[in-house]
Amino acid sequence: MMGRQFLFFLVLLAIPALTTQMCADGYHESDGRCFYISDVERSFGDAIVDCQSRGGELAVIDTEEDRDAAMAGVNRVVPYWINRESEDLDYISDAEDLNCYICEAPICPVANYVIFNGVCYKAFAERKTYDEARQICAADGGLLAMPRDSATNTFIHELGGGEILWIGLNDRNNENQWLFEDGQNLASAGYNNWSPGEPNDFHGGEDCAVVYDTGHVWVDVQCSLTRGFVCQLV
Ligand SMILES: [Ca+2]
Ligand SMILES: [Ca+2]
Ligand SMILES: [Ca+2]
Repeated sequence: MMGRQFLFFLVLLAIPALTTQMCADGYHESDGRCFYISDVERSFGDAIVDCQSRGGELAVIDTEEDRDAAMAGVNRVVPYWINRESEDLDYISDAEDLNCYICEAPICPVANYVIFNGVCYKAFAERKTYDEARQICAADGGLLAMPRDSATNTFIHELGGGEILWIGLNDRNNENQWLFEDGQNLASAGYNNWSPGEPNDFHGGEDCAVVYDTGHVWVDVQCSLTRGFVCQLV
């Protein structure tokens, strides 16, 4: 009897690990698409804005199957704003009316990547050197994550559990010429989050950047250290 209880416990624990979250936070995956069902009512225009802030747009619902996919697991019967391009319309409402709404965001093409502002990211907990981490990202068709604004920087760091993580930024080619992995010069990006006194190329040997600590600040360190990392698809 004890054995049976223990097995059941293990099965319960295994469920989250088997779930592949390919949709952004708040979205549910259904029939290969990512839907968000609001539980607040907004005007048509405000619904569009809210979907955009969630990395999506009002969902296009063309068929009964689309409708079933979007509403899977939802049993409220209220009108929902959907994209005006939709073909499966059964209720017309004034744009100023307040209604719930359905957003749709793109799904990431590689398992276990999640979307933030239209870009797919995945955190890797295992510690690797900068080059090893680059290669793992490349195998997924991606690059080390490149935080080019504060919100993305915070997202990437938190996705990686707040650990010390490589970001896709180095000055290996020319000292103090920091380049993102896609070749963009940091100086032209209009954003950085260096910790005070960094980058300092300590002992002349620090050419790769990590994000760490509560302020999600950046520090240059030796590229041969092993750290966790986040990849992004490009
Ligand atoms: Ca150097
Ligand atoms: Ca350096
Ligand atoms: Ca340093």
